[in-house]
Amino acid sequence: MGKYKGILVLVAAAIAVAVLLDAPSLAQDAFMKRVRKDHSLNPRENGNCKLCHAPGENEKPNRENLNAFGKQLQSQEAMKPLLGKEHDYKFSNAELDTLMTVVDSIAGQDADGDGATNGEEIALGTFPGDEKSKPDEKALAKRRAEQKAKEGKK
Ligand SMILES: [Ca+2]
Repeated sequence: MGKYKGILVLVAAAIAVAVLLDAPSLAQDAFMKRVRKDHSLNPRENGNCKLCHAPGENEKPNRENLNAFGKQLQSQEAMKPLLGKEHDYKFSNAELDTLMTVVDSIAGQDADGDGATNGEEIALGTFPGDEKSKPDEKALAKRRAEQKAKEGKK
């Protein structure tokens, strides 16, 4: 009996792996990877799909569940050539450079209206498209003081 149980577990595991491998990975996964790399984001903080998406329970990130930041990003003119690609599309480095330029261009805006800019939230580990996720006041004040000092040196 124990032997059959073992086989059943193996079969179930094999099916689970097959299902996972079959799940289409989004072409836009490349966006996440690049932003994560360039901004040194932690996947356990804001370096994950919730940076741009607000997926419901049991829902994967997709075009329909963008959050306020994802929508703001998508609505920028320079993003147009990067939109509407199929899931197996491979973004070029030049396209990903464009993405980063657009991310930088809206760094001073506050997509979710929580009082911290997109750039501040990305830097401080919170979600720029979720007004319930916001850097704590101390961290925000520290970053603003640092940025001001940097500006002064220019
Ligand atoms: Ca914000």
